[in-house]
Amino acid sequence: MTSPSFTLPPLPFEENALEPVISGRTLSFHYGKHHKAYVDKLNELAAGTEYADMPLEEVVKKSAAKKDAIFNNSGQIWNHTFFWNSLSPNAGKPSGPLAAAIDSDLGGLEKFKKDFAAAGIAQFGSGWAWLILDGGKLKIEKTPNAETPMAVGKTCILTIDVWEHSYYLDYQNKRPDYLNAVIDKLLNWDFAAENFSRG
Ligand code: MN3
Repeated sequence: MTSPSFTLPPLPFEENALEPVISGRTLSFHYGKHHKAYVDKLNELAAGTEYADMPLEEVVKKSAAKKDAIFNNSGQIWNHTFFWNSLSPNAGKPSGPLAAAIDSDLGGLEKFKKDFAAAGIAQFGSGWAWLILDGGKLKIEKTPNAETPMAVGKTCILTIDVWEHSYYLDYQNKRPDYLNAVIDKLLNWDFAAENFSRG
């Protein structure tokens, strides 16, 4: 059995690229400390286990039923990497088949924005808001802690981290302000369209 070699993927933008919505200071802690800590911890936990040689997605899926420390750390690695890719300083707008599906499944872009923020606000404690594709339909979900729709075979389109560490330095307790700003200014609709086309 080889040693595990889970890695911290590079951020897809500079640490200060999302200012003023998300500060460089927040990103340096969130990516450089929190995300990195999940990678370091998983490498420690997976050493000498059946998980050591698995791709990350498989670790998440295999450990999902147990919700143990392996699941929490692998899920958080995957969720954070997906979150960074869900953000862009050049956000753009949904177009083509994705825009059409937002209209037909979610009542249009403005309603989606409200409902996506509401999901993040309603997540009690730590967790994630998700735009997913499930059975061919777009849906909004929220998950607690490290849980991820990917683990149960749903196609993730976009996510927003609502753990306090993602917004506290910039917004203190005002999670709704953080969510509304991210949804308005930073959602990466190109990444969403790629995920949608593969779903
Ligand atoms: Mn986080």
